[in-house]
Amino acid sequence: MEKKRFYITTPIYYPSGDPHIGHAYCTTLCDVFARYKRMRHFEVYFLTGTDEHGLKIEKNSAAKGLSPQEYVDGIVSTFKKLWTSLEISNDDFIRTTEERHIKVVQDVFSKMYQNNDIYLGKYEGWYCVPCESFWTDTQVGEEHLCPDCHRPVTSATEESYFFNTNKYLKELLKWYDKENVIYPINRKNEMINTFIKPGLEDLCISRTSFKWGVPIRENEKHVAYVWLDALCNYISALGYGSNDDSLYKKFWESEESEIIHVIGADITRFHTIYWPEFLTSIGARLPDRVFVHGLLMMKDGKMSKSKGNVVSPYPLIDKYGVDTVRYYLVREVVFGQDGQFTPEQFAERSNMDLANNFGNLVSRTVSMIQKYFDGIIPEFTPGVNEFDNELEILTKNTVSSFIEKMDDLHITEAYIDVMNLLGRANKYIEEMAPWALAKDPTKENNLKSVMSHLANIIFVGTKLLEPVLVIKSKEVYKMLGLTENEADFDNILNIHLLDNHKVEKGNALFPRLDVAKESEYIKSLMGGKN
Ligand code: ME8
Repeated sequence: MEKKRFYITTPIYYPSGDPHIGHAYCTTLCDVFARYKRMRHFEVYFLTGTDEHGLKIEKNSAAKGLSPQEYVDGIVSTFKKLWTSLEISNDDFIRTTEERHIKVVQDVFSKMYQNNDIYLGKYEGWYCVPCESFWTDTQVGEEHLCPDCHRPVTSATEESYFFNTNKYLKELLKWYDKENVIYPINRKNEMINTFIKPGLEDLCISRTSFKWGVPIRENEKHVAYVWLDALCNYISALGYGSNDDSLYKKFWESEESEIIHVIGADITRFHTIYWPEFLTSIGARLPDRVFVHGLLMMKDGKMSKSKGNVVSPYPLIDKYGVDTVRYYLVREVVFGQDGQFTPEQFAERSNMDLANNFGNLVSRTVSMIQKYFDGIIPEFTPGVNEFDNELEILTKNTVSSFIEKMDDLHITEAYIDVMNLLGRANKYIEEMAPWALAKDPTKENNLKSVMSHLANIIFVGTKLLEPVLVIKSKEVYKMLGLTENEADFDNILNIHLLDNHKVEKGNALFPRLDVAKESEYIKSLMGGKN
């Protein structure tokens, strides 16, 4: 069944330090997807938020002499500010310290408890505080290091509630059989080989050794394990179990809605083993897709607050503009693969794609239409010459392949196609040499055709880039003389849309950057690293 609605979520981030470009990466790509679907007139609900409980936050706040709530309030406001600066169009922002969320975690725990999916036991093993994860003897090895982050773990013994992970294994594996439910597929195989085949261990879902968590109704000594708490955000934000659960009905319960979780590879296990099992336990439907993206790395490895090799997105947005930062994130690292941030590539990418390709095409075309036709875009006539034909086919194919790729969340690949179309249009200018056509009155039809084809491709390219270039796309519509209504996605293949519109010269869309100078500047922001 073709879905009518889309529920897209980012992980909810730990407010244990200021957000960095890695967080911006995931949220921006989700935003691009959400904007793309809205642009195509689908109903979208886009959620992000913060994961505010746990031992790590309790410890960090104590070190700063603040209460955990004061501590998280400060950092959460920096996350919210960043999303505003990055033009993130989230419909809601969920915080796990909100009442609406706490109640849902308690309800979910109680439901699991009533279903006999939970039992009281004793936890003896290893705990990694930064990852908030439990590990067995074999997993931590002789050196007692966390298998995820490779930092030392601490031994833990305490009374805990356990979730019976084998009870719903059959349902879990049935879900795995659905096509593309976990993308890329190697992540699914990794889950099967590393965790399921060796035999799933029951999951400890409560803690007694710290207080900063959601208290369990059944036993006042216990707070919910942060991962149970955190995962519930995806339904608490929709009003699960509350008096107003209309969003839950519409975006979760309804089969007409496609539920997509986008996560980093580091948290796959929680989203593709425990979360589907928790949902099965409470009788809720399972997500349609868990899309696992790669990490944005630095030359010296993973970017992390604890390593201190972090790039803050703020100064980049201030200096280069939000569209350039958004485009860089979308284009530089293939969504689904790991990638590396380097200051040189940041500047080069902006020059190559935004200034030289897109910006140049727009400014050349607008000035030529002004020069040769007093700014009036000539009427579109298809196939005046062989190049026109090729361009028309390429334009149509780009739109359909873009849709196909975006629908599959192959966002980077979709934008590579758009840039190829714009590059082809720049080449067409060289091939057709309009300056020569303009000198020969018998070639007027050809000249008109070149201008109308170029204007048309600029509209198509800009429309497809709009989910990324949220500011500059509007400037281009204005330059093409288009109203907001006219610049609708449904007009994307309307070849006569621009006929007789008057172009307007705007500012240069993207300045050409001096790569050496700008990379020095970006390095200085990073404390000279990389
Ligand atoms: O794990 N490159 O929160 P978290 C790309 N609270 N993405 C990155 C990144 C990088 N260098 N660093 C972080 C948690 N991310 C839990 C999640 S969800 C119910 C609970 C992104 O603050 C990536 O999406 O450690 C990763 O999964 C997420 O931030 C982890 O954020």
